[in-house]
Amino acid sequence: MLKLCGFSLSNYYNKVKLVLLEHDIAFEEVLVIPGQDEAMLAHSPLGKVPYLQTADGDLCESQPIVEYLAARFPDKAIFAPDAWDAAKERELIFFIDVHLELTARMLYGQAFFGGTVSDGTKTRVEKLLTHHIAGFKRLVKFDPYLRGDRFSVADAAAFVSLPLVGLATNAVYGRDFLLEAGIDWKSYAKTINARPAAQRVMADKKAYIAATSKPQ
Ligand SMILES: N[C@@H](CCC(=O)N[C@@H](CS)C(=O)NCC(=O)O)C(=O)O
Repeated sequence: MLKLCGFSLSNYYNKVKLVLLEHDIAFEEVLVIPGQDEAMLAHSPLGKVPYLQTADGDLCESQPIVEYLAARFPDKAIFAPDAWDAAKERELIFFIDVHLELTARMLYGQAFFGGTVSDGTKTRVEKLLTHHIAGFKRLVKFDPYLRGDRFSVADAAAFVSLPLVGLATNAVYGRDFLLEAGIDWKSYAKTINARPAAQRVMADKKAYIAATSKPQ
């Protein structure tokens, strides 16, 4: 049985989990917190989650994991059957994971963890995100899904990461860059949340938050 290792607060863990649930692929969840000890690095070389344990070994990075699942379970059609549509889904995932989320991630220390981001970082991230969000907007339909009327694997990436981009920019700059650019990620998240797989991801995330924020 495939084992998905990570924790329910992680957007990249939840991206893979949503794909697994959407396509009814059997898996177990193993609670793993990121870390730099040797035991962790033996599974995930940068100490990050998620990683997937398979009969062949460990695999890290959410997108290679999704690609592995698509190749291993071709009948599940994780990507669109048409080569062009599938490539456009991959293009969107790249935009979300790299151009949007990875850029916004530079703000998380201040936005979510009580730290401080330097003015230089703030200026650089604002410039980059403004550019990247405008590019992303040219690619998406939100009708109601990213690519139109069909839920796609790109929606799994968007569902877990767009809220972080909106919330982080709002926390640091007092302006939600996505809403400001006309990307109504809140309505979009509601649309995806109508799906049972997304409901399970969100319920597990809430349960994790409740369990870890209890007074000791
Ligand atoms: N590119 C990676 C990103 C994974 C990632 O950043 N995971 C976070 C949790 S959401 C993590 O493990 N952070 C710990 C660290 O960066 O050391 C992926 O797609 O899986």
